Amino acid sequence: MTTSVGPPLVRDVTDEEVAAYVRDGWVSLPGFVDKDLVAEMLAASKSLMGESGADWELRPGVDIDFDLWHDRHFLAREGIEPFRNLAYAPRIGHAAQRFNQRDVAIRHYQDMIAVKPPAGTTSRSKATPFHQDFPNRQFDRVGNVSFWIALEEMPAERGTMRFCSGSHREGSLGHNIGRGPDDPDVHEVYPWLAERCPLSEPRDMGPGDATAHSSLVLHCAPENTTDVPRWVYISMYIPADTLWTGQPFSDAGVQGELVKGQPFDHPNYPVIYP
Ligand SMILES: O=C(O)CCC(=O)C(=O)O
Repeated sequence: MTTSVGPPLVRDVTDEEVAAYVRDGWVSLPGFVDKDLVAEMLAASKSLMGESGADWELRPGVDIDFDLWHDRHFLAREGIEPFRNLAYAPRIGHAAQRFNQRDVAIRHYQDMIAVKPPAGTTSRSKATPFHQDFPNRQFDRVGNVSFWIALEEMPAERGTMRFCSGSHREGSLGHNIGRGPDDPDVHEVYPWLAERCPLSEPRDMGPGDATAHSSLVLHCAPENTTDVPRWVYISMYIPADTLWTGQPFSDAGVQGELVKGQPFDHPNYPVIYP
């Protein structure tokens, strides 16, 4: 039997990166994913969604139907490589566990390709508004970590994420996504927010660079003002002791197979670490 001696798919996170995540609720992870793997992920993404990302026919009830990006969900659980390999890599689970600072196993929750086209070119090219993930989720506890991975060269103006550092300590700030144009911005609702939780600077990223963020940190992404699409892969994790609150959620197919008040014990949410 031969043993693979290829490069690791993702690198370990450092103590400094863990400290930054705990302090700010997010962290930048330069060179997180192996460059060759990222090139394969980009090629696979384009073969699924077309060169522009707009060729993918949204699957109702599966992919997210909104105006922020062209969405292709659940690659890992559908066995699509190389996404599955990366999403289920124990080392990425170890990183999520370190960010959470609890000795609890980590499940994969969901993943997606998020293609933000140049602003105004399709109906799915809006800026991602300020929001926390937590108020939109069906989890009874914190600890949901998202890795946002740039699949190619990405100047900030292509729509890389920005974060209100420290906002994960402010609790749940409301359901701020999918609201109407007349609804107040979260900064109007909480006038102290900008001073207490400064917005991170625009960030240029390269292929394989990532950010990781807590579901409680407020974040956004501007419109893509370049003339090529933004190709990003997002993979999310939860502590294995997270319980389902019973709140309906977008992964419609599995809800009959989960029990309210019990963990997400289901093949769609495999424990990947340890
Ligand atoms: O990619 C984006 O525009 C936003 C992504 C996001 O909100 C998230 O990963 O939680």
